[in-house]
Amino acid sequence: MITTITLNPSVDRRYMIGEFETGKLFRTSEYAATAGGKGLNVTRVAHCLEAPVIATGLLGGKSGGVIEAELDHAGISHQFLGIEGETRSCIAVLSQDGGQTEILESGPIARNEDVANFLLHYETLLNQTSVVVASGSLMRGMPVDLYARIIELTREKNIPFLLDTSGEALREGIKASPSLIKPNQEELESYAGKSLQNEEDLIAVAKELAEQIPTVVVSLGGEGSLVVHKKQVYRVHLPNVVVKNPVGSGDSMVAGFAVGILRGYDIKKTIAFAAACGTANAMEESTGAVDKDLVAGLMKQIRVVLIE
Ligand code: TA6
Repeated sequence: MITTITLNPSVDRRYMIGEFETGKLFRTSEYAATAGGKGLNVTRVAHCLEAPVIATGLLGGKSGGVIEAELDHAGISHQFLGIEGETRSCIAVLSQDGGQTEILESGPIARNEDVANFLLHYETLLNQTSVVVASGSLMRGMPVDLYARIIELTREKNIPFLLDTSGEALREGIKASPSLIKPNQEELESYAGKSLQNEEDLIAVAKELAEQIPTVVVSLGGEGSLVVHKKQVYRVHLPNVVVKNPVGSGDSMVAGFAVGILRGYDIKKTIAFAAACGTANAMEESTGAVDKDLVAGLMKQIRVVLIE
């Protein structure tokens, strides 16, 4: 079973706008809302891949109810804790030229008792868990080392832990040595505290992190990714595809890694599978969803090259 953690879920609202620019009024009939937040995108993709998955985290208010109803409708298992506040919304404005503008609400403020109750609940889920994925930002009010604490709890059970977050939550989470992290270039630059304008710089920082983290993935959007695994460096090249909505592609890639690990794929197959998931998501209009047959077909077009 894959257990996904979404500590700051979101109702993801996306709008297709022909030529978006600020300061103007736009009407559109092309819009949708999905249960989001990075961890829930991971959950949906794992479900699309027919992998056993259960989602947990904290939900509140009407938006929380909307998310649970969508998960029930999709037949996705979930066990979220209820909180007082209202689960947030995140907005993505997609324009025909491929532009993507996102507005991410900070979300509700978690209380100390919410965090304590979640940790107790999480420990009960570990008994049925083979792989854990924690993705996305922390709620305000959560301790910045919360992911580190959760990773420590998980390590006691020898369960692989994949972490995809950013900023100080990532910095603190890294200290607990998760099994895999997946920063994008911007998140890696923020961690390194400097600009990383070429692949040599990106690889150098990723290799430094790989001293304590078994698998470091640096996602580069449509340019592919870099993966450092057991001191070996892989460069992943993607096929040219028609991109409809890139939002959630990083989350889909993380889902691919989790499913590949669950299924016992070797590292190259896991990397190709994960990259195919990210690419398949970008080819869908919806956020955080893939066609498993398309993933299988894309795998044959992904190039995973050992460069060091
Ligand atoms: O990666 C895309 C996305 O999941 C959006 O759908 C939106 O929910 C956002 O990320 C949330 O990011 P955050 O880092 O705040 O958890």
